[in-house]
Amino acid sequence: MKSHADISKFLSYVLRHQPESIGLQLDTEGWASVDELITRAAKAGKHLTPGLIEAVVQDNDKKRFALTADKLHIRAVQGHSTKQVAIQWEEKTPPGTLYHGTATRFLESIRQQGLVAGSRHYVHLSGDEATAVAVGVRHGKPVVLKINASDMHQQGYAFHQADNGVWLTRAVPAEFIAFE
Ligand code: HQG
Repeated sequence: MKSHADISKFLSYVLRHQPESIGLQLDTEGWASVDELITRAAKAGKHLTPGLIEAVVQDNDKKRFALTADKLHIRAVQGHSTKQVAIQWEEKTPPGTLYHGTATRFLESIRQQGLVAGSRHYVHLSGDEATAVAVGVRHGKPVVLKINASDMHQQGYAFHQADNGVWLTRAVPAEFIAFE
């Protein structure tokens, strides 16, 4: 694990998805002890230091992680699937339109079911189209769906915004999605 990208992938894995893979405990807000993370990671052959972790948190292209002010605890700011975590998000009024990047091969299913969170806790939405294209291209030929967030919000659907700007909502029924 020499590169920051490798460390970021490892941290995403244990802080979002599989903390138990290294015996790590997260609290319900997603925080892990940095000391415990370092000890558990070392036993799994991943050698981290507080300085390396801090550098990865600071340089991360998508600001995926946060440290507490005392630098004793770390968490992923969004993207969780682990049941250890149930972040108590504040509700936030979304902009009128939000965007979701996906792959064309998922469109038929999305038309039928709307957007579902799958293994993650939330559907991830972006405030701008360019970010949505980058999210979609990870899955194949990208397509950007426009979400009528203002109507959803007016009808009582809750929205949240993670510290890195990603918008989260539990699911998006098809009636709020513009397929163009
Ligand atoms: C699709 C990255 C069929 C959905 C990104 C997506 C993001 C459906 C895929 C973050 C569906 C799930 C999340 C339905 C949704 N039928 N397919 N009914 N509803 N889908 O990776 O949004 O680099 O779990 O469109 O930047 O792609 O990890 O979600 O294509 O912010 O920090 O099911 O992950 O950030 O894929 O990406 P994902 P996502 P990081």
